[in-house]
Amino acid sequence: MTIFEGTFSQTDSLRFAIVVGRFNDLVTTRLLEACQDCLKRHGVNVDPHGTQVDYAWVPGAFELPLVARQFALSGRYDAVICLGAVIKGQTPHFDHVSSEVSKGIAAAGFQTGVPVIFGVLTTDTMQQALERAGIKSNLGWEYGMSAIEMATLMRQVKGSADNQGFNAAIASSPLPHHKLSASHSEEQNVH
Ligand code: INI
Repeated sequence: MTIFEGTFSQTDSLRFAIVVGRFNDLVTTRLLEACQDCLKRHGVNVDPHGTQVDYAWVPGAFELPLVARQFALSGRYDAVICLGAVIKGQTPHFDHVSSEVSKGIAAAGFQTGVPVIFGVLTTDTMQQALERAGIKSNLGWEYGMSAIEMATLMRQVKGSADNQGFNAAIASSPLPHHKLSASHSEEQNVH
């Protein structure tokens, strides 16, 4: 049997998309900085003009899942990172925003088979959010680590599935290969 584990090396061929909410950008820009720092120190070129990381800014956390899902569906990325800050003190619809964002981000990953990292702080106060975005620690770094780990892990898991089940299915299937590919990817998208 095999143990699959993500790695934090050989990152030069990985591609990431980072989606960031402008709402509470005092917090989200700090999350972004730490996330970029983490990726960079693990060998990823985070330059927006480079080939490894693309960026999108959205109005608020509520819009993160839609853009994340679209990025994931493009097939261009090994992982998508969502960064946001939902702060309870500022809104009565905190519960709606935070639950929709978490469900939406989880769905984007499940529906596409691409890791979508939940980098959204949900706190009672701005002070708590800032403490997690640079004052005490910065969770942006952890989100970068999770993205690298999941990206490298999924390459292994998908590679193994391709080599075993999917290739075996091709060998024994009467369907033309392109039809099998289509049904295979449709199957992955239905959840
Ligand atoms: N968006 C956030 O990212 N954080 C918040 O704390 C927040 N509050 O407080 O309302 C917030 N609201 C905006 C929301 O995400 C959408 O952008 C907006 O409702 C438009 O769809």
